[in-house]
Amino acid sequence: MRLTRRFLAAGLAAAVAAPAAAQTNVTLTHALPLDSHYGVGAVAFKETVERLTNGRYRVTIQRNDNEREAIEATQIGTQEFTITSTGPVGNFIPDTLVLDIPFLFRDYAHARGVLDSAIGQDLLAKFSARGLVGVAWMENGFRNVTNSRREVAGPADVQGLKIRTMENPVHMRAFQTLGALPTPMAFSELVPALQQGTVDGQENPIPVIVANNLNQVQRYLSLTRHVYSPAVLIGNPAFWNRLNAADKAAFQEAAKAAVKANRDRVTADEQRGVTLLRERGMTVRESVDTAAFQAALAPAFEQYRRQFDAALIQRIIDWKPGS
Ligand code: EAX
Repeated sequence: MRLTRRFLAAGLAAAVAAPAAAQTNVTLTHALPLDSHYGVGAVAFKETVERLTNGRYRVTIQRNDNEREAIEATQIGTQEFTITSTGPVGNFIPDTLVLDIPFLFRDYAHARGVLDSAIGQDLLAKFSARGLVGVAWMENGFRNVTNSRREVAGPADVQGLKIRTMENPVHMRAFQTLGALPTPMAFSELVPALQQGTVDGQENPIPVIVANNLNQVQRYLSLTRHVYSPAVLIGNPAFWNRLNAADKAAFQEAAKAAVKANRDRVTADEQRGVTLLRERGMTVRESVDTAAFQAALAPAFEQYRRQFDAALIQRIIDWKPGS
């Protein structure tokens, strides 16, 4: 009996003395509500990290709808990750701006295939030279024009509209070429600008319009699908490079889970979003004159071909599954 008690006592003492497994807190931000295509990606990332590391890493998800600020915070290490559209990313890694060219991608399969191919992975590899880690391409979606002045069926209807754009020179040039008045601002400033009439309209994917109830401040939606907007999971290099091989593999698995959840939600939002926005009172024009938009943007395309690697643009356009 005494022997058992001694063993129990020794076991208890050892348990008390053993250091609890150290826990590292990790912060990830994104610009949208929790119930959104970024939010579900963030939750999938959090759950997978915590499961695969047995809770040694705890991920806190926070909202920051100023994406440029979030990228800067990730760069200096006041947070470890952010999910952001490529809107402001071109100010950090100019090579990524090629992805923001209007009408570059045919559809979601084309965009996802290119980003997951060597083309997309080569662009992610360019983040490290700018003090960031391009962990994985995620998705924002095909962008559509909304405004509160008139239905938009073709480029003539965009002329004279004050359109909020992201702080993205490729998008700004496109709307300038169409004769609109592009007004760049962070997403955090968008709704007040629409409410105060500082701008007439904006352009965003269906998932963003739905998640932020932009139907409350915009009357007309036109499915222009004028730009595919990638999103990207960005990491802090100091944190990333400190991870041992097993933990890095866990974070990479978590990134894959985030991408799947995010893209699945975009697909779902695209299927139900138009009906939902009509029910919420928006006037939705589903067919626009895409050929006329592309023709009107010809001068901008010329400029893009001079500004970017024309061969890369052609590789992206020509990309097919299995290529
Ligand atoms: O990333 O700023 C924008 O319009 C973005 O699409 C939004 O923040 C989601």
